[in-house]
Amino acid sequence: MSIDYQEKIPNNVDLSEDRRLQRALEKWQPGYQQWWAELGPEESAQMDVYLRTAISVDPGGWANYGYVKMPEYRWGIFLSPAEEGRLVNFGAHKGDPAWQEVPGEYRAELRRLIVTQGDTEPASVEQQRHLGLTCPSLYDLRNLFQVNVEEGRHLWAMVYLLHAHFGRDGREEAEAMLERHSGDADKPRILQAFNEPTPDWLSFFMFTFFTDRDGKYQLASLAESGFDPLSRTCRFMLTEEAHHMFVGETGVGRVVQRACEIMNEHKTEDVRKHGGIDLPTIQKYLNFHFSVSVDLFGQELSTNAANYYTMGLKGRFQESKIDDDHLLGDNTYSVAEIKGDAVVMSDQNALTAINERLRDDYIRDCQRGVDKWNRVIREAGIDFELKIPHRAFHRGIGAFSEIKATPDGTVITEADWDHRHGDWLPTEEDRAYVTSLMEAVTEPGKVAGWIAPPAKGINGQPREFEYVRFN
Ligand code: BYC
Repeated sequence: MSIDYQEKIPNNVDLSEDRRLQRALEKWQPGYQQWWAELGPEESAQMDVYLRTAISVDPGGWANYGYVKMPEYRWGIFLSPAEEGRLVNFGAHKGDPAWQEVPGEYRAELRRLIVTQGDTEPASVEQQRHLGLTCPSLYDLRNLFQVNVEEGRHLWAMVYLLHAHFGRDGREEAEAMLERHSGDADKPRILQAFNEPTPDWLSFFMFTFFTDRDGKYQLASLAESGFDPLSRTCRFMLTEEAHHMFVGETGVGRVVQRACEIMNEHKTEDVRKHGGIDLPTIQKYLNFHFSVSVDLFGQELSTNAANYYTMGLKGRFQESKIDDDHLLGDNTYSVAEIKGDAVVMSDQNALTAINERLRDDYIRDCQRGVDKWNRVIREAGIDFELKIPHRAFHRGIGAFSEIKATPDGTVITEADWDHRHGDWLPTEEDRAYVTSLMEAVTEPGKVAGWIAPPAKGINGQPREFEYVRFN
């Protein structure tokens, strides 16, 4: 499954065999490039960036590293290889051959899923566009840009599906992807987490840890889809997503490590005095990014999610590995809800609880990363534990959006919340402090004082490698 780089749009879908589709995508391409120039990474057009580019979609040998100017990055269309005889694995059509074309009766639902997924990709690039100006090192700058170009490619993936399978309204949706903008008052991005600013690098690392991880779980559920082209493109996107979460996990880990080093070196809790980010502030950022990211899974009980499942469009995480009937007619699933002032568990129909189940899978995965950060703190001999807040904390979507709760899940009054939320979420002052640390460090091998150096370089290169060349 090698990729044809001779084409104007690199691809492994035989685009040149379908002139109409090729022309439509070539028509969309300049708008994309213009969007990148206007809303992609600021002041980056002339930089040579040590990036990886997909050369094949086969497991193992797909990445090629070299210096690239980002506007010349070869964005294209890459699908994982087709699985011979693949079937719909769940829902009412279980056992039927997977669809190669959109099933007419589910067109609207499928388009909506693809549009929602696609909309997040350019949104994140927009959110992160100023960060390059304050990078803590060339290594981090390169990682930011790698994430950005891959999010751009993920937009291409969804735009391809819209163009190839949804005719005129698909083309209109593809245009609209470039018209909505993160945080825009009139035309915002679809999901709220993608309208929040990513103003500093701690936010960026938290975003790639928590919000990109929602991407992993949503893409994994879409990779189960009975609509085979969606499944195949999501499978390849997932291989790229892993690096984004690595950037988040190691990024936060290095900020934690630096805080611990300062505490031990100066025998103090006053990490800020020595130019680091203290653990309580890291906890507040964690609380914020976790809570806006769990909102991305939708309502706890959702007929939309039940319908997507029954239609065979969006499965559960690792659907084929789950040992049940994959129909879920009579199954139940335990869901947290509010009763009076208490959060209690109740058994609900497993079909309508699909969003909640995915959220549970996601929270377990987040915990694994947080455990690693806590190991850094423990090994430094410091008595502090980072904690994932309760799912009832600071919610904007679902049952818990109706109430106010502490990070440990105790329901409190509005007045209490107004009084205390600054203890749990970054205050203006916290944000101003973190912002004050954001100054670009661009000498090869040098790292800002608020973050520890990376454990190793990229692709076997040393840490002092010139990952980005300014021209
Ligand atoms: N914000 O039945 P419900 C990524 C709406 S991230 C605003 O629970 P559903 C990435 C909902 O639209 C992954 N509105 O909804 C990461 C519905 O409206 P209607 C992105 C929301 O559909 C980092 C109503 O509330 N991919 O890839 O079951 C960097 C009822 O809700 C929200 C996907 O999201 C919200 N958070 O669940 C780059 C996958 N939540 O029908 C990239 C595709 C709900 O009443 N999307 N609403 O008008 C989906 O599967 C679903 O749309 C959702 C929502 C899971 C998001």
